[in-house]
Amino acid sequence: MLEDTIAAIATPLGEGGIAIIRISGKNAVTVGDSIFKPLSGAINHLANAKSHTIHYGHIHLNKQRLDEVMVTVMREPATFTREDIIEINCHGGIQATKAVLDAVLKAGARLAVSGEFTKRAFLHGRIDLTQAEAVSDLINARTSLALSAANEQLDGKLSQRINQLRDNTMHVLAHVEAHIDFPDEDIEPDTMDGLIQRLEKAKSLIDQLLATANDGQLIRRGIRVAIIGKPNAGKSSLLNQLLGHDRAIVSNIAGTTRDTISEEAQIRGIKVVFVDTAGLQETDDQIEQEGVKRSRDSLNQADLVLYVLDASEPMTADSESSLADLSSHKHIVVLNKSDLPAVLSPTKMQDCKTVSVSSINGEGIESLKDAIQASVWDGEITSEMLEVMINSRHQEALNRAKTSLETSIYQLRSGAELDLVSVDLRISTNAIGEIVGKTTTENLLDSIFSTFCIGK
Ligand SMILES: Nc1nc2c(ncn2[C@@H]2O[C@H](COP(=O)(O)OP(=O)(O)OP(=O)(O)O)[C@@H](O)[C@H]2O)c(=O)[nH]1
Ligand SMILES: [Mg+2]
Repeated sequence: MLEDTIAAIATPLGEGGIAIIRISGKNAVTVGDSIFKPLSGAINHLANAKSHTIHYGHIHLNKQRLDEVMVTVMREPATFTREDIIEINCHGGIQATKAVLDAVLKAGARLAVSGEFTKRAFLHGRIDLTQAEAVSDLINARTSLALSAANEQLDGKLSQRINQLRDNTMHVLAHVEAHIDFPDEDIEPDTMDGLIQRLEKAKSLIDQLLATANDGQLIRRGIRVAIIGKPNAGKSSLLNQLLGHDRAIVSNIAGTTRDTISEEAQIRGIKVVFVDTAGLQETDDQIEQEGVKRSRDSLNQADLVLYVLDASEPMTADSESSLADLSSHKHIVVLNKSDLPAVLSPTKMQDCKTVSVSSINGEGIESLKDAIQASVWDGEITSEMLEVMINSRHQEALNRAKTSLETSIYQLRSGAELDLVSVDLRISTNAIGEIVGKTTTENLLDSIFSTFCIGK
């Protein structure tokens, strides 16, 4: 597959100033030359161009001029894929871009599949698997924290830890295997202690990494927050305050919101999807019943619930029982309408995390944002935390590695046959190797790169 020259549109498809078509592979320059006519006079063929230079000219197909472009020539190995790369900057219209891509394909390139450029960067050893995943994280980053975490991973911070971990288990594995070949020689007690210590160290490294999994998921995926409460409590007004713009209709008519309304925001660097709902009240109205059902679904999918109460009114039995129902969900009670004379106060809400706000004038909204952050993240988010944050694939592999590692430690301690020890040590080492891509299967690579966009 690496023999092919591949091509794809690397920019989002749509109308824009420019679009970039990227070509990578052995014949990238030849493909470029067969459709590009330089006009600057500096070169007559791309084949004569120096690496990392850009050239003005026209794209032609069958003597017909398709577009006026700038073409970049980058020769291996100093490129993203470590292959020759040609990038055509053409006009960004959908038709113009497709016409140039068609010409490139007719000239002998094959259309790339999702993530194929990054896969080549991996297969040629330019980046490892965690760095390839970081490329995808970087593109998908919706918050500044997610971006920082992706950059650290792309930088190789996670790879370093994984390689250090793998060195430890490899060292012990090599030692154990050497002794399997000489069954008459026992491992010296001192050496044995050293080996066990190394494995213990590896186990604690794994534990440290596993401890970052929740934060990692939070940073990448963000959280869902459902806004629940009685009609007219001010749920939609609160949504609008949290978003900073008027997303949902607000009125003094109870039952204004019927369908659920979701909108994404960034709260203290965390991606939060807020879901405004109709609430959970009993009703005879059919449409409202559907709204209540949807509210309940949102409640069940939420990582956090904001339960909104109108603090200028006494608590109803309905609200009391809804609040009691929430005990199994992570929730914050929002005492809304703090601009009006208060009937409910935080001191009356025992055992609940409460925040007073006014969704009319914005009072208390910053404290609510702090409370949202605190509910998912205890303490400050430090730059150190962002350095290493594993994803669910890494977590799964590390859990496998840990189980086998514990078995081998136990076996070494209890003097089990070295053959047996080596089996588990190898499973553990391979599982760790999977994370950076030192041990891979085609399925594993497919499942990672298929989630990428075409052109990356
Ligand atoms: N004084 C005051 N009025 C508020 C506040 N928040 C909301 N309101 C008013 O309360 C009424 C209901 O607000 P909404 O945001 O529509 O309430 P809701 O909970 O979404 O209502 P439904 O969608 O009908 O369930 C509107 O007249 C708002 O202007 C507040 O903090 N202070
Ligand atoms: Mg509403």
